[in-house]
Amino acid sequence: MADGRLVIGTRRYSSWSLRGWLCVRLAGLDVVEEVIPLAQPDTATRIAALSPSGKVPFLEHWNVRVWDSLAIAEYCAEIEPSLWPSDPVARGFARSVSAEMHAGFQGLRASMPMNLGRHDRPLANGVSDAAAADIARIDALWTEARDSFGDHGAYLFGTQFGNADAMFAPVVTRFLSYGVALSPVARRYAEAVRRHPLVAEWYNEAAAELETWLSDRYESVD
Ligand SMILES: N[C@@H](CCC(=O)N[C@@H](CS)C(=O)NCC(=O)O)C(=O)O
Repeated sequence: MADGRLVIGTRRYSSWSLRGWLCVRLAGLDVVEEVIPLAQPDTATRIAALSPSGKVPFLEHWNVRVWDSLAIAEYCAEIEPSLWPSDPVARGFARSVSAEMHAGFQGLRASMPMNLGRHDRPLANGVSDAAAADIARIDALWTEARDSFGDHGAYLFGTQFGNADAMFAPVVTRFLSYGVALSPVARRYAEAVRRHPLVAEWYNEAAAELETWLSDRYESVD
């Protein structure tokens, strides 16, 4: 019997679920996954029946209940401390960029919702000023992390794909979906994240989801 349960939303669309799922898998937690399709008439009721915040992801592990992706990342790092860099300077940076991601980038998130079925197709009406500012800030953060801490590996803080990479993985998917132009350093980082086996696994599982789970809310973005 598993040690708990992770409740997530449609893999194709649920960016916060992807973050929580990556942290849980990176920490090696033995949990069953329960997927609640998003944007269906009963979505809110089904999530509310399980998750205290009415949102996914929601983790139950042993007798611990954790909701919100950043709290899940912290919980997973208690079990697998290497999810944050060991060096305090790098760790401070990793926590800060993760928190900044969690709290911000509304311009990008609102105009480019995660949709793993969309590939390299720019927005028909171009990128808004708010989204462009978010993209520039994210590119600068990735470049600074890679230049300062990423020396020996492909990820933000080196060889290990950790919590900060998990927080930005759905941003990588958006950049790939909407054909966003990036600096060479940020582009290489995005490609490395896309190639990570867990990210590839999530994409594969998303591609196998039911057609009835497709939603206009995400698919009609032009
Ligand atoms: N701050 C939360 C945000 C979670 C969130 O907004 N999740 C969305 C799915 S990506 C959700 O549960 N929406 C409820 C719904 O669609 O009814 C986190 O970091 O986990």
